Amino acid sequence: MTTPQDPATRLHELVPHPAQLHPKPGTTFTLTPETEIHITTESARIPAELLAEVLRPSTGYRLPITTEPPPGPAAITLHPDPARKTGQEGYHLDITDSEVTIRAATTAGHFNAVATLRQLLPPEAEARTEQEVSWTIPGAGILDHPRYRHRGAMLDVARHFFTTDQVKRYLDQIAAFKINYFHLHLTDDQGWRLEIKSWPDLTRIGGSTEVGGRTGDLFYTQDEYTDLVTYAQTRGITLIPELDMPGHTNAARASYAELNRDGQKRPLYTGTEVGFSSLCIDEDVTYEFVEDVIREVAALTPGPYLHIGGDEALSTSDADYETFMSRVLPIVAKHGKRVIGWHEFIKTTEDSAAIPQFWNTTTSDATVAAAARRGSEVLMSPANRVYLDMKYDENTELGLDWAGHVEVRDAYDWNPGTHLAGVTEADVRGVEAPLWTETVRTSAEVEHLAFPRLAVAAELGWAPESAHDWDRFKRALGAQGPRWEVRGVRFHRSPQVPWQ
Ligand code: TNX
Repeated sequence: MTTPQDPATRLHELVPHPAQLHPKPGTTFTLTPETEIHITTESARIPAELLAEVLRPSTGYRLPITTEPPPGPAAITLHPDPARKTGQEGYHLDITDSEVTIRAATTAGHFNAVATLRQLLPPEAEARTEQEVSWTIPGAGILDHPRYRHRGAMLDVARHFFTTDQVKRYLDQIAAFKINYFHLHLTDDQGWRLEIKSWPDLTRIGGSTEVGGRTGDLFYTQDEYTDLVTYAQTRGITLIPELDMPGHTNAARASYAELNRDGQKRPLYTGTEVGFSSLCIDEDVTYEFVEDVIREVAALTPGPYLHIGGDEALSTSDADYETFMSRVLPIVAKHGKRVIGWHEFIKTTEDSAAIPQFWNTTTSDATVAAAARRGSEVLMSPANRVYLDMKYDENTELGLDWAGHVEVRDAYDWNPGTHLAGVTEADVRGVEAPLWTETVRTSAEVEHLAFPRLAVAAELGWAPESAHDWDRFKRALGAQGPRWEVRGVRFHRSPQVPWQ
């Protein structure tokens, strides 16, 4: 696959690029069968276990996790950082000939350090079977922290359903790039994908089909959802559930007659049009339904956020949309969650805790700018830059093109901190890359659209602005190719990137 490389080149191929990098030329640390992973703080235990889980199959080494100091110095040690010099999510990584030392103030910081350390090992480290490789790590001091607090990925499991195993596979892939939020688009016209005990037909009926008409139990039980939440947590990722309303609700209306003004269930929908459904804004049963759902989902979700959708409510009048949000946003708060929504919803509230997720292709939006002025944090997902379902070019078979073609360089060449008029660097909460799945059915298809662009979004969300340089970045991205190959990830071999 590749000729043996000077390990020091890997320092310049990290994605995302670290805040501060100090190579130690001529210095290398090498993993041996005796290497231990030593933790001096319990907050590093799960990140340490993740590191061991990745490296045990490929190295064949035991890599025990120890809390007693190892007899020799040949260890990777994860320490606390009581002075919190590295900040909320940052870490300090020091690699010498004799040891690897990580310091971080939080579990998140330790996860981020582990992601960096993985990329400093040869690509074969990611293999699931034993490899004959020298497990060399280049000497360096790295002091790192993110540009933005939110680096997200979204998967639409409503248009096409993805099993928990498929979602876990994606979680593994995104965690490698320091993604810390995973947004699960759970409901839409074509499907309702999460069991709600108080409204069981949502999944019995609404979860029985998808785009294209496949049928089955196409939903997660509450236990399966909890399993996903936990799986994400053990990779440093907070799950954000989305319940899309008042539009995008045909699956709910197909499940319950009382959610329709005429008392007639809607037919299940397996096409890909948007904007044709709306909950009934002036019926009390609508809000009983919404509160039951929010109560159950909030109780199942340890993370602080709940995404309320709110996009493309083209069959809801502006006045009705206002009324709906003015009743529903307090329900989200009552159940202890902070609301995120597609940016349209922000015109209905003055609450500066509400987070608009900007998805349009414009570079100005008066209501989003006004929200930023009031103190709202803005999550950036401009469709012409980070929608992973846009085609790369005219030859891409999968995907859509309503926001244009998005080749890798288009995904890279924008600045989240200046993209939207009136939304400054300090107003930006972060970057999320959504993957809508009207045309996407398998993990191979997810991966073809997501990679490399998800890694590009991760770069924009983490790397310091001063590191923005296409000629540098394209080479770092090219170095991810062998890592994806080892993992069987079917990435798009963009002609813009010098793949290794
Ligand atoms: C728009 S952008 C949508 C989704 C579609 C997507 C396809 C947004 C918040 N909604 O309903 O799946 O375009 O790219």
